[in-house]
Amino acid sequence: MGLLSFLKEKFKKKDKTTEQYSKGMERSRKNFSSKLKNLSERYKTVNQDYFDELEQILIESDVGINFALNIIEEVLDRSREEGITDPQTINEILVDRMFVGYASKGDIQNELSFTPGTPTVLLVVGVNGVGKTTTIAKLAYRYINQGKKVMLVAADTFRAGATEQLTIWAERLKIEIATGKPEADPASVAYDGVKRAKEAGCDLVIVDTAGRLQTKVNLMSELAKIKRVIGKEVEGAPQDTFLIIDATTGQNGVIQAKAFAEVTNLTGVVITKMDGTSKGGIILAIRDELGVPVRFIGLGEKMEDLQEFDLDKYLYGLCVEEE
Ligand SMILES: Nc1nc2c(ncn2[C@@H]2O[C@H](COP(=O)(O)OP(=O)(O)O)[C@@H](O)[C@H]2O)c(=O)[nH]1
Ligand SMILES: [Mg+2]
Repeated sequence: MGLLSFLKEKFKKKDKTTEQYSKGMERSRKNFSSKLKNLSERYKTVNQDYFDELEQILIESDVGINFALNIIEEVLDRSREEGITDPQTINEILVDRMFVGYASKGDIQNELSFTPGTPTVLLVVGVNGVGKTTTIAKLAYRYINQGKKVMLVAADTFRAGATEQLTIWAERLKIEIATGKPEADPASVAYDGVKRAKEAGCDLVIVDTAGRLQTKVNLMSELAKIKRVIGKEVEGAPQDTFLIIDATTGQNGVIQAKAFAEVTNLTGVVITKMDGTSKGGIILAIRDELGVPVRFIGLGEKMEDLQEFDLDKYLYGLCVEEE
């Protein structure tokens, strides 16, 4: 049985999170799976034109050129080896290969790790407008619900309003926030915040950063400094650095990801605004080109609209048409 049939069976009765994936990925699904279906209906048997069109569909869903070319080659090889000419079966193999393409890049461990007595420090980076602040609030909400004591640190002292925005979320979530004066050194704000969180016995500290990309050298030294001072206060911290990417920016998001990966050691990516794009393939592109796992995805603007990334649910959301 191919993955596609497996997913249909697995999610026959949808739970709440699968429901959210399905709903949030509706636009991507309409774009991708209906094109696949349409293609398989137009051809009786596959030929070179079929594969060309298939490749085009992949590229249009933003999986990245490399990924698309590799996958098509794999599918083509298998179709030749096994003499498969049925379009439907070819599409099944395609989805199988998409799964393997993601999964083969390494372990999948989404949730943050916690060690009793030591706060987990999560550094959040990303350019303006991608949904950084919202994602921080969503992550805080998630871990508060898991019984963790969470604190926020507003180390984006560069952008006017960034601190205020995060403060509003902290009030809404009823948690502590550490802030600094406008234009204060982000590293000193981060240091003070992490120190305070440690003293308060927090389990999780989420640090918002300015993440300006204008000059890589500055960004690199700023992030390195923040990491250094945090590490002085809590050994091994920051344990995680998440890059936030806006799915609606398409291949531009992949370019951002590459730039950030060059200046700092990313342990995860969060893709936001999946609900606002028809090109949900960006997750495969990011994984393919950076190897970094996508750990959470944003499927809406509300606090609850953050889901742990799940490859099955994602591919279900992208590929399986609603009955
Ligand atoms: N639809 C949708 N909107 C989102 C999502 N995440 C963030 N946003 C919206 O994107 C806009 C920018 O978010 P913000 O957190 O301020 O971005 P920041 O500048 O990176 O901190 C806001 O209007 C958010 O409500 C998401 O997953 N889905
Ligand atoms: Mg912000």
